[in-house]
Amino acid sequence: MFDAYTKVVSQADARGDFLSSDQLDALSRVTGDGLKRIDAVNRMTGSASKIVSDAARALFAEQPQLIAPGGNAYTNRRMAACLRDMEIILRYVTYATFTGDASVLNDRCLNGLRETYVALGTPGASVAAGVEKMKAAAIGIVSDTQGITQGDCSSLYSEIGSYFDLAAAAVA
Ligand code: PEB
Repeated sequence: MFDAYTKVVSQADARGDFLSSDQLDALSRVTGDGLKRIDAVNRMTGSASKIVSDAARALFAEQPQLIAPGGNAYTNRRMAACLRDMEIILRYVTYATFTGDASVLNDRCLNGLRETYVALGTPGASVAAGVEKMKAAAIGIVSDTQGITQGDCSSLYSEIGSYFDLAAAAVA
């Protein structure tokens, strides 16, 4: 598991190089945006259950076969597993956002997830659709301008979006 700093250090060390000025510039942007990053994580964490439940509701409205008898989220046990899976993925997205690096998400959550869903008979494309709905909900909450000092967070939004996209692509 890396963060934005250790990733760069590990790559430089593998080549036996000092850190380049481009790398230092990029890391200095990460540091400069550090408080925005923490605010974003704080908001996603505080609204996690809303992000998950709104996304799940939208997913089931769009794909009602999932909750119909025989569907992959039919019965309380499967519904609970589905909501739990969405919450796990969101939690790892918050970790990636916090560290500024996708490796924790890749290594501990997405690695082998597609194969797990294939083995379970859970439709990966539906999970991916749920993840994309969480992305919209999370970015909506993170970008709410109420009650926060305003600044340019566009690169942070696209970075957060890229973690959700990564998760969706890993299971689709
Ligand atoms: C991944 N999900 C399920 C299982 C596992 C995961 C390992 C099997 C064991 C269990 O049921 O608990 N676990 C999960 C995860 C990590 C992990 C992400 C990462 C670290 O450790 N059903 C739907 C939707 C979708 C869904 C499309 C969006 O209709 C999910 C939610 N996951 C779902 C369901 C099950 C499951 C298990 C329904 C239960 C499948 C079954 O037993 O039939």
